[in-house]
Amino acid sequence: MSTESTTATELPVLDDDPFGTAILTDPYDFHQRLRDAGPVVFLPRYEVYAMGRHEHVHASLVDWETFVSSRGAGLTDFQKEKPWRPPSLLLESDPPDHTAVRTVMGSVISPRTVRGLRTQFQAEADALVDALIERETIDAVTDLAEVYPLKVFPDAVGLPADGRHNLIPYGALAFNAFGPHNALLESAMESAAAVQEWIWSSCQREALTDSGFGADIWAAADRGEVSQEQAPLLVRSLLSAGVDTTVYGIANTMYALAQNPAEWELLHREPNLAKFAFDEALRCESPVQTFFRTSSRSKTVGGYDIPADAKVLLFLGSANRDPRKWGESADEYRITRSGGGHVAFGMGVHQCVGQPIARLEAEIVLGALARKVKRIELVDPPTPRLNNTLKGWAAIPLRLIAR
Ligand code: HEM
Ligand code: OVM
Repeated sequence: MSTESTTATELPVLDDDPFGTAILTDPYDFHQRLRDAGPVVFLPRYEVYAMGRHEHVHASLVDWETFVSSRGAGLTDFQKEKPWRPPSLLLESDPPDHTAVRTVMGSVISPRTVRGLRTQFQAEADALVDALIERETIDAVTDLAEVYPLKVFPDAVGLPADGRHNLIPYGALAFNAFGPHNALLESAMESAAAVQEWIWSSCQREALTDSGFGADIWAAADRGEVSQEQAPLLVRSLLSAGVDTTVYGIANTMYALAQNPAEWELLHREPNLAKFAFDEALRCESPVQTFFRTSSRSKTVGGYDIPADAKVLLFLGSANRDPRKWGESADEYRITRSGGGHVAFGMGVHQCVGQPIARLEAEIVLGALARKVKRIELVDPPTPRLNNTLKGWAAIPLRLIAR
């Protein structure tokens, strides 16, 4: 009868399925409802706690002692269910285990090692852009955003030429596997056995060329910095997270620029803004939309209690468009915005270790395009590509207008 006992501090509940087709296709209305419902919201559909505001997503990413990764960065709690593959030593671990391997990976992918890739990355970008501007129309996904990373990244790792077509399906599988067992994951699993075998064999010392990030990881194993058993798993991290993310990142930047001709004009006049064009696209068109944590203990967030042993879904893509953080223009793509503080690469101890590579790829290929192309026009509406974790496009048909 009386509603007096239903206190204001009762946890808000949303019945939506954030991994259903509708929200994966267009999550932004849901994000707003999620943020406005409160700092923490319960999603009964998956029995998980969710956060969509920048302040609380950021704070939870930093609090690795409460919101642990060792029980999985997806919906599955590794303490209750078997993971689909042996856990990542980086993504799916906590300090102190995480610390040593992270240090090794951080010296394999360092500002110095990545600087050494610049000449090669530039040559590949110039050649690709020269070929693309000869054409009437291109697909910014399959002709650009996939082609470029699929050449320069495996070269930098030291993979042989054969079998590279497995990288994108493997990434799609790994990112779908953070979500529920829905149709997307089912279909990614269908042809996965051969893909997984190729990936694992490519992680072995014999499969890798004697220079590159792969060889550098094995050299660290020879120096005893990681074990011989850990080395292939670290290479696997590169092959899991290193391709699809940059494909989506570059494609999403092209999408944002196509939707905002004034921003392309700015970029064409000043191609050195390419790095900012990429960063701003990561903010408002975040390739990695979500990650999970598991609560190791109870914790009050924004006045709401999260119990121990709960799965917690962090909406990076929502935090990156939270008007409480970014103001009323949060949804707008503005390459001159001071965009520091986005969580598209995560935050805290797990913050993306591959960032220097992702940024170099994007800065170089987008800069090369910006120099030579005056204007870009969408010739047809883009086709979404659905994934339980990644948001992006299967096709972005574009006309490139050079000079
Ligand atoms: C971690 C996003 C490119 C390898 C992360 C995390 C995010 C992310 C959000 C944090 C995960 C968490 O907190 O649980 C992205 C985006 C990229 C990108 C948006 C491109 C635009 C790359 C590349 C590589 C890579 C190119 C490999 C060279 C990794 C690895 C981790 C990671 C190994 C785990 C780090 C750890 O747990 O210590 N990435 N990433 N990423 N990323 Fe990236
Ligand atoms: C990994 C990893 C790291 C980040 C993202 C990711 C598939 C995987 O270490 O395997 O997604």
